[in-house]
Amino acid sequence: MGIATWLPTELTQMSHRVDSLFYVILGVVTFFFVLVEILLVTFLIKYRRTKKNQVGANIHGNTKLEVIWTLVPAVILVFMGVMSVKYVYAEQTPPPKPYVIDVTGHEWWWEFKYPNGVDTHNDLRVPAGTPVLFRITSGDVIHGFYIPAVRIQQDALPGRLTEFYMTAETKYIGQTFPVPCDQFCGAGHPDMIAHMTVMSESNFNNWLSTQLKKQNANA
Ligand SMILES: [Cu+2]
Repeated sequence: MGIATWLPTELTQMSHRVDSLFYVILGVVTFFFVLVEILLVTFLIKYRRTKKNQVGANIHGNTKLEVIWTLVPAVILVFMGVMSVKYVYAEQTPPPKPYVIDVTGHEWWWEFKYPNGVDTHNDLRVPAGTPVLFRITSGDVIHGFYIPAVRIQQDALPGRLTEFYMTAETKYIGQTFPVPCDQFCGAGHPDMIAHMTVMSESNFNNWLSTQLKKQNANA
């Protein structure tokens, strides 16, 4: 969206907030980077040696300046840290009764289990406008469950559950987003990519019951 076209789609409100924080942080670090480089080059030229055997000024610190250049960055870093941690907790605190999808990483594919028993491979479908909680684990080694459009990833760990939730915005109904593994997990890692399709609530329910029938017919 807007200036964010070089970033993946902002699928959720949270993606939008994460991007906004990203731009604030990018702005702050760009400002200080440019400031420091300008001062560096200016001082290099201004205070360069002009006479042979020139001796520089003997300076013994400046308490006021040192307090300022310690406190200002500290305050900025604490702000960035607090905001980042706030978002991480928010993405792990779903509203009551979210729709739960169990995610299991395998070498080298993703398995998704829906509450009615439907089980898909690399084919993730979610209803738009509904909070969806992913409960993530692994059947073998460590994988990384990552949805760039949601701006979050959680490791998929054998014997442990991790989770996050998201609510896809309804304007993305019909669109498909990549869900790569982002922890190196062996030879097949580069090909370990699932796809997440955002569906309307009714299409999603139809798809679920059709899948269930197919699955039962094959069993
Ligand atoms: Cu992997």
